[in-house]
Amino acid sequence: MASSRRKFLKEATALAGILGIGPLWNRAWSRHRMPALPNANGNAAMVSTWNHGMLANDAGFAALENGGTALDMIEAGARLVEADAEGLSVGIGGLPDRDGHVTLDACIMDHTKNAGSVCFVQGIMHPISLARKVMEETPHVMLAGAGAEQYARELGMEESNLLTEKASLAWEKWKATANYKPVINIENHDTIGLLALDHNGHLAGGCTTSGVAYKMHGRVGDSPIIGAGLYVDGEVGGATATGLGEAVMRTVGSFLVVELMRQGASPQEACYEAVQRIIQSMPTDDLQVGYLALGRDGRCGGHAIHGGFNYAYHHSESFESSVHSKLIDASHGT
Ligand code: SD4
Repeated sequence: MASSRRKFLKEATALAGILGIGPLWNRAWSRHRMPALPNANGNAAMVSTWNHGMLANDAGFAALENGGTALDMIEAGARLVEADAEGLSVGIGGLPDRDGHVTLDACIMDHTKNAGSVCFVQGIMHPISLARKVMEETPHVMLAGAGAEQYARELGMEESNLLTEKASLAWEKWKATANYKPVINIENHDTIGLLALDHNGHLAGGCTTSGVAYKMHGRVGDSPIIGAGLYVDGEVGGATATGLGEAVMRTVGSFLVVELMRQGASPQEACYEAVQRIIQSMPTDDLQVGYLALGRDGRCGGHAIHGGFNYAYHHSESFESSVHSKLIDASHGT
């Protein structure tokens, strides 16, 4: 048994050499393994995608200062962006599907692999809080559509017509050509993915979105899919995705990022590798995906297929809580 395993490893290594690719365990970054319990200093950190990540991080740190946990940081940051009616990609104000319905996806996960998720939800102001309730109060991980809405109503959660005038006008304009092409471009990319580390060294993550604009009715993206749009492993780190969900789901991107980190990659290197996995798998001229990762030690990194992806980083050691997060452009660099 042991000798056949040795034979397999020898052959695999030789094959990798012939193909010019280093097997995973030989990659340069495997020499820089992350320490097992790196957050001994108690520093907190939070990273969130795109410009709105700045305010989300502020809300997260405010929750932390009020005695909250990493999960509270995530929920507070996500709720702030969900409530912004001006944003066209999250919560109220999100662009509708091609039939004019705003349908929301969200999920949340903690350091112990507890996870909650809702998808294809309509008329609920805060899907992130509903996802948290699914995680904390039900025996399930995911509720969809009418069932998720029914549960929100049972909980007395805030309901609203999520289709704003601004989004409705944009939809009317789109209907003139009704060019259904699920491409993520600059106007259509603001899903928020958030990752937080609290003073106890506990990690959590969340993701919330109205998904791709003018999608088919019933389409669900990566954002509520544990392992695709979000993954957290309390011993390693967390990752989240933004961009065209179909590409993220096909490559189980966030799980991949975390697994690469487990093998020693830095958050930055892991995001870079997960982006390469997409580039190697499908044509990417017309699609954008960005990954964001946070290690157990508070280090973060991000990378995207194309330029223009940025994220906000807030670390308790480097920033006063009253100061906005630092905005980082992740588009170039590995
Ligand atoms: C989706 N991943 O529904 C989402 C959309 C997104 O930035 O992230 N936009 O596919």
